[in-house]
Parts: sequence; structure tokens; C-alpha cells
Amino acid sequence: LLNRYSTAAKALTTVNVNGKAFEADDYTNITPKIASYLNSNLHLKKNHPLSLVRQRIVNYFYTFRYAGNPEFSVYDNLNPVVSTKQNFDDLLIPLDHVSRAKSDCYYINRGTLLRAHMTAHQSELLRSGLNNFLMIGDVYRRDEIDSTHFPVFHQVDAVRSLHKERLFPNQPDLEIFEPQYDTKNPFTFKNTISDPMKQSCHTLEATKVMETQLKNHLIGMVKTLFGKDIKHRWVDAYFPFTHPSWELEIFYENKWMEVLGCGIVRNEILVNAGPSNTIAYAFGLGLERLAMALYKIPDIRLMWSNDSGFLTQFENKDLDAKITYKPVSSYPQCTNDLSFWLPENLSIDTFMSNDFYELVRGIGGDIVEQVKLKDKFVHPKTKKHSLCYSIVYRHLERTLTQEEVNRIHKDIEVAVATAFNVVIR
Ligand code: FA5
Ligand code: MG
Repeated sequence: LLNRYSTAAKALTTVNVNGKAFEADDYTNITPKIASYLNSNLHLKKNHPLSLVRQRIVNYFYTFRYAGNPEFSVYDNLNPVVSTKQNFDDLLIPLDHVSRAKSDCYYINRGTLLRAHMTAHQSELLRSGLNNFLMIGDVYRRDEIDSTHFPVFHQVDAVRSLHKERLFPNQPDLEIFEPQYDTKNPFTFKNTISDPMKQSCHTLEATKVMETQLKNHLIGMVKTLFGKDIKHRWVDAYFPFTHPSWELEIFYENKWMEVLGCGIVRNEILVNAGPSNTIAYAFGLGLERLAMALYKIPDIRLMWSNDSGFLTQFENKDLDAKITYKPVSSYPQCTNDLSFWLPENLSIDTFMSNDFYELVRGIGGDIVEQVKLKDKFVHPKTKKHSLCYSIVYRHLERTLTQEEVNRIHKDIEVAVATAFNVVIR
């Protein structure tokens, strides 16, 4: 793969990812560190907490049966290398949408990236003729650094699409589509989302029945995971690929926590990928968030721990057993500050913080627990901008010495000064 960080990418012509060579270009920003997480398959690893939660969710969806057979088929082994068409275009995500930014995704090149959500596979599976399915796997996003964020996490996505006969089994006079919409010539209808209740092509009855199924299925899922007394609420949301859309939050340890996004699939997607005469729901949830809450795992980096003190706590347990993670031991933190002057052409608002986080993580590795902006400042005379970040270091399995941390911190200073042309204060 690349032997240097993203700045070096320009000099190279090919990038090898998952055994395949790709032409590098000005969008290439995948790092060797990130590529090293590919094929880890934590969600399939025996006794891994992510795998336990995955199995519980899959088992729950297996209880939905039609004519004796499970309704949902499960795909947990899809290649995370996807095209921008799969990750964005097929999902009606506009060309200028923020989620496409180089600062938010790991691009292999302009046309190829590590999927940023499992929804990237929705259209291809619909196109292959599937109606009800789950897609489970690792997703990649450039993001901040703290105890709940890691550049790789795992999602479970789903689609359920129903024909009129299944949607309204006892009411043959009810329709999925408004009379103006012609299922034989779907492209002649301009579908709109200006009505907050539904897409213009759908009838209110069809939308409400699908919405009720969606919400019941998901509440059933969180009750299966957290117990029947779990408190939840629905929050209106927006996704380019669903309308209406919602987020589900659960009240957990005195806080509302977002667990998933969902909604009624935009009809344009079904028309493009088939089955065009159905209405569908879709959702996407984060496995780490659920596992951390269920097992009281305090830091997302623990998911990547190979320490037996972590993994053995989940060994040979009944899937539904109540497991509470006990910290192997809590080693002390070390916090060092990093202050620098930005070059004249950069301001506090244009400094690419995700590039900075990535560089810190690339050098400090998993001992970097958090990077937080501590202070920003504009010099009254020179008008130069200065930023100060606190970097919190902690090893999950042993105590770090101050000298060791200072050495790594120094390396980070040198690398930051070179990569961003800043002056360390
Ligand atoms: C999505 O990724 C949409 N694809 C979900 C979706 C699918 C909506 C189908 C509608 C239909 P979002 O970025 O909000 O949405 O992520 C979905 C879930 O993934 C979140 O609710 C959260 O549980 C989890 N998640 C998102 N970002 C992170 C993160 N940085 N760390 C851990 N979990 C995360
Ligand atoms: Mg969200």
C-alpha cells in the first residue's frame, strides 16, 4: 500500500487494497493504518461483543416468517471497497453533499472508496431481486477522536419491501400509489418530498402501514436487546434516500442515545433498482453503540483489543446472558498539549481538523485516547491564527511512562509541522 501518509499519495500511481490495484489520484487519502483494519471481521469473530449483538439482532429478524420461511436474508460478507455510485449516486445523495467530502471519507481514488455506510449495498441487492434483507459489516469514516469514535465501526442495515397484496392483505381496494402515479411508466411522475408525512407518489395509507411496521419492528428489536422497559423516542430526521425519515433514541444511563436512522425508501431508488411496484422501509444502526451500552464497555478502542482480559469476558456465554464488562484495570492518562501557528493562508475555520486527527492517530496509534481543541487565538498584531489541542494518551493494557509519551508527542509535533506547514509554539 502507500508507504507514507496522504500527502505522499500524489507521488504514487497505484494503491493496493484487498489484493487489487487501483489508480491513485488527487482524491486518494486511504492510509496504510486504515487499510490494516480491512478483513478484521470483528462482527463475525467468535465471542466478540460486536458478534454477540449481531447474532441477537439477526435472530430477532429471523423470527419474521412468511409461509414458514425467514423473510430476511442476511449478507455479512460484502466487500467494503465500493464505488461512489454505490455509496452516493444510487442513494440520490447530491454531488455537492457534505458526506462526499474528502475530509469525511476514505477514498481509494475519485471513483472508489471504503464504504461510509452499509446502505452502499442497498441498490445492488435490490437489483439482484431481493425484497427483505440485512447487510452487516465494517464502515469507514474520517472523524474526531474520543471514547465513542473510531474510524472503523460496524453497521446493520436493512430493507423490507412489500407488494400491495402483502401490505394490505385484507383490503384489496387500498393502493400503494396515488392514482396520478403510473407504475408502468414510473419515470413520467415527478416524485416530491415537500409533504412531511409522505412521498407524493405514495398513498397516506400505504406510508402509514409501512411506518407502523418499521417502528414496531425496531422497537421490538431494542426491547429484545435491552429489556421490555427500555424508554425510547422517535425524532424526525432527514436522509436523501428515505422520506419520511426518523432516528430512534433510547434512554440509557440518564442520556438519550441515537441508535439508528430509518425511513421509507425513496421511490426513485426502487424504480431504478426494482422492485418498482412496492413500498419499502430501510434502517441503519451502529453495532458499537449498542454493544458499548449493553455490556457497559467504556471505550470504543476496546473493540479492537486482543487482550485476553477483554475477550474472555464474552466467551462461551449464552447469547442473551447479561454481561457487564469489568475493566481489566484502569491505567492512568497522560495529557500533553500541542500549540501551533497556522500559516497565513489558513484560518481556524479552514484548518482541516480531520486531516490533523488522522495524522495524530497515524503516529500515536491506539494509545491516543482523545484529541480535543483546547484553545484558539488570533494574534492582535500579526493576525495569525493559533490552535491548541490537548492530546490524551492512555494505553488500554499497561501504564505509559511520561518519557514514552513525550517521545511520541515530539514525533507528532514534527509530523504536524511538516504536513500542515504550521509553526509549533
Ligand atoms: C447512516 O449511516 C444511514 N446510512 C442510516 C440509514 C440507513 C438511514 C437506511 C435510513 C435508511 P448515520 O450516519 O446517522 O446514518 O449512522 C447510522 C448509525 O450508525 C447511527 O445512528 C449510529 O448508531 C451509528 N454511528 C454513526 N456514526 C458513528 C460513529 N462515528 N461511531 C459509532 N457509531 C456511529
Ligand atoms: Mg445520525
